[in-house]
Amino acid sequence: MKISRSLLLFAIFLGIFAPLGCTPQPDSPAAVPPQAGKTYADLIVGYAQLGAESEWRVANTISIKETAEQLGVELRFLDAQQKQENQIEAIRKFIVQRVDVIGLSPIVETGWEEVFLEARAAGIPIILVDRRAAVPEDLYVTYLGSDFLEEGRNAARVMADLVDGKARIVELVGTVGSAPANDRYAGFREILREHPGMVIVDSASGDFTRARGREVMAAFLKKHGSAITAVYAHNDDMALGAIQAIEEYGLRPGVDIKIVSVDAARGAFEAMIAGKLNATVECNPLLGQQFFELALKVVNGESVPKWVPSIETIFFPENAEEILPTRTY
Ligand code: GYE
Repeated sequence: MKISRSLLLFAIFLGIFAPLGCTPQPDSPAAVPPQAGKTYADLIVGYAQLGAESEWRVANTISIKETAEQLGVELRFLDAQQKQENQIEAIRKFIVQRVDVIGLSPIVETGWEEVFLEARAAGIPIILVDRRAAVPEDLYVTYLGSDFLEEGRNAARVMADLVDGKARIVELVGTVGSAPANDRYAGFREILREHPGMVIVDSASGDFTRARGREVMAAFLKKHGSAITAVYAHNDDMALGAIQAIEEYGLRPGVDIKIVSVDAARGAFEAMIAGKLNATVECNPLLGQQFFELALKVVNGESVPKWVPSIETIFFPENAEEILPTRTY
């Protein structure tokens, strides 16, 4: 049975807020008032970005850089070009330069402990932005980013509704070992357990890029042909690549093959307007303002929550045209 869109969104809203007790709370009730009284103009922030693989990432980088400029923060920004060793090298550089705070969007979850310990020994706090790292909680001050597990669950809920609980799905996974790929993978499967008629027939990484999404989808089609009835893409860029591959194969994306992706970037809205994408689960990249607010609090000795989650929704083709002009990424 189809459930109404508003009911679905309401259920998702409860899912986001119920476990958090409505508003994110500081982990310590007695927040220490600012003592050192540093301002944005005093701040030197090192930021180790992971790359420029998607529309999401480009918007994220712009948000960090523009906000730094608006606030008057001195930002030292490095793009690691999809390599963890470049991010580690950037952190070591920031330690030598004695920046006040390090912002990091870890490309993968594991392999960070050693360099985080070095930052701690130097007394430089690390703020994780966008992606988590699998390290003990005392090695970073806070994580600012989305609930990727919930995004995966929401993609499955939306997909179940679209296909009436029956589908042969192929999955385009994000960067192997990254927090969003791990959690979007797991969250999707969690909901699929309630829908035995929905089967994942193949799953492979498309590295979060449009080019790889197209290649991997073409390979899926070659292997499974029109037995595929749905695509779950861990981001919009890969979904856009898949759309191209499906058209090249001679099928209609969004019609013969239903597609659900994550991010809610402008390209996804354009695809929904064209009837080629069926839904996109929002993942907010505009983290600049919150990041620098957290950085300032941290250097001033204020307590911050261990996780600052983004508030997100889901978008459908029905109102994509109306919403597109309001999208900034
Ligand atoms: O969904 C994808 C990007 O880490 C949330 O990375 C981010 C993901 C985003 O490349 O498009």
